[in-house]
Amino acid sequence: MPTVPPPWKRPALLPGDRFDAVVVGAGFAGLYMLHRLRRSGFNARLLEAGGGVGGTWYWNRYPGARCDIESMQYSYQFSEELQQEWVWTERYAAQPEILSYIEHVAERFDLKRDIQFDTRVEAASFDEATNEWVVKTDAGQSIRARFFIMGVGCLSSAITPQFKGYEDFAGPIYHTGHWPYEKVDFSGKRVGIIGTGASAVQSIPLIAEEASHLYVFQRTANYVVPAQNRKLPPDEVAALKADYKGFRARAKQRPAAFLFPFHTDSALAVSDAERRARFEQQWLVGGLPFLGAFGDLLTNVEANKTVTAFWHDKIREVVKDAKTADLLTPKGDVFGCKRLCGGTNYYEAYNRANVALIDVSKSGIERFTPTGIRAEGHDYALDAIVCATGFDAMTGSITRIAITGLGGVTIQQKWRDGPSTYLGLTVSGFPNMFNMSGPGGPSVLATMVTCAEQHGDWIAGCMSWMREHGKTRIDPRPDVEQAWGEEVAAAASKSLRATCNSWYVGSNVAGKARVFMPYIGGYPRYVEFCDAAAEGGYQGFTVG
Ligand code: N01
Repeated sequence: MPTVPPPWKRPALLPGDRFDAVVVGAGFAGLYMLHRLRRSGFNARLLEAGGGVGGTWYWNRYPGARCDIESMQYSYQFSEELQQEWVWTERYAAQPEILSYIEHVAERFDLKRDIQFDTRVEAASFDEATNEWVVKTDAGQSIRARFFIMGVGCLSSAITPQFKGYEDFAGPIYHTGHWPYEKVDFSGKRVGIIGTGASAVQSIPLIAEEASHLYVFQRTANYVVPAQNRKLPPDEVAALKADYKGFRARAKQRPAAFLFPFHTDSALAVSDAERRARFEQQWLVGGLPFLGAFGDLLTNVEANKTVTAFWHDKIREVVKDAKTADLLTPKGDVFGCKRLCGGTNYYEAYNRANVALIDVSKSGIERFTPTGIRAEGHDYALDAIVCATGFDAMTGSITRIAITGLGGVTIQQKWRDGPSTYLGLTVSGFPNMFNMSGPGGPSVLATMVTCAEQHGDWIAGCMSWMREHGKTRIDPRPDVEQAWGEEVAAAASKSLRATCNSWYVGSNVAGKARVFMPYIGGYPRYVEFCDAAAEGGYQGFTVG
């Protein structure tokens, strides 16, 4: 886990402290929320478990960590000065650059004076007598706030499976989502990495360059498209900045609030040669935009199947060993159902003499031993193990806080059969509580920073309206929450993304209810719903 000595003086919480709002999490969402609340004249305190700002980009320091949304879109737009002055150097920013950017924002807007770091929120309960939240921290502090706002992230509750013999392994075990602050040196080491999701895809090529041997334990092959990352030429940056506002406005019209070349025609309406040419073209664009090759890749099974053969050929063009190429080829999975991975030299890494792909799809990882991993009947001698095993996505960081709403009902009880929300932002029975980027919102399916600003504006708008009207409690009505759940489910039913095992549906966590959690109806439609809910005077809420 990263630990950073905080170089700034931290504001301490005092017993009996009362705030208009307590915000949890100093990632993109929480930081914007704090800034926005201040601008609206509210006093707020932000509590953060880590030793610094950054959220996802504070914790995910693994080699190769990089964003899969273009830098000039994965950044704040609330301040024209900020977006003009900051210069991104690469098409897809690496973790250190994103963290520097977030640090810059925190300094520029003087946010740290209202943030208490190294403080994990353990519990929050709604006091029905005063209409306040009582928030408790791991340091035993207890404070009160009218509003409780979570910006805890969608992919921040890391999962390490309960591997048999875990404690027996003599060497270090890392998780990509909790990477140490200090550089980990793998030189001359035999390293085993478990998982082939986005985190593994990014770190494998770099660990391979350093380690003496790298064993990749793969249960399921993933679709990996070259990110086609590159340096951003100054003239390209200047051209975009000349109309940054217009560019952002156009991006917000797109379903993912993200501009990229997108074709709307059907993959089935063109000849084989034309289709292949289009795939080749999008392959060169790289990364997530590959999904824009045709309009129906994620809605029509037959259209989706046309990608598979192309992918098989691409892997075979790069990976020299036929057996490895075959193992790396996804089998029977709907393309793009799991989040598409953007890689750099990922398939190429398997041509290295020091990299071995270990198929654990049959009987899995048997156990950790004092000297390594036993899998599929073989012992692999290792000096270090990396778990790139993912997250309890979307709900994990919320449900690990003991949140109690009206009548003593906990969020775990409320969400036993899957998360239910109104607009992703509010939960019936949990008045004055807001979720940023949580389940039921566009969340991971839209540019997170853009969503964070939209959520922050909506929440601050709601709080201001309550202040103006002398109200102290707002709670979404059960019927509107149910209707929103139906809208979320109806949108999901139109997409192939909801049809496979993935963290989108919670299938990677034992016992978790299987529900497609994000809202896939598109960012513009989502914003319309949010605006309508506010403009009508919050009629979907019980207000008191
Ligand atoms: O996690 P994952 P992640 N034995 O859940 C395997 C975002 N992200 O951290 O598929 C053996 O995708 C598991 O195997 P299987 C992005 O949204 C973005 O990589 O369940 N293997 C899988 O291969 C991404 O989608 C960026 O069979 C086990 C892997 O571990 C999300 O975060 C970068 C296992 C987990 O993959 C999560 O990505 C990084 C077991 N017991 C992350 N348990 C970018 O911006 C799990 N696995 C580019």
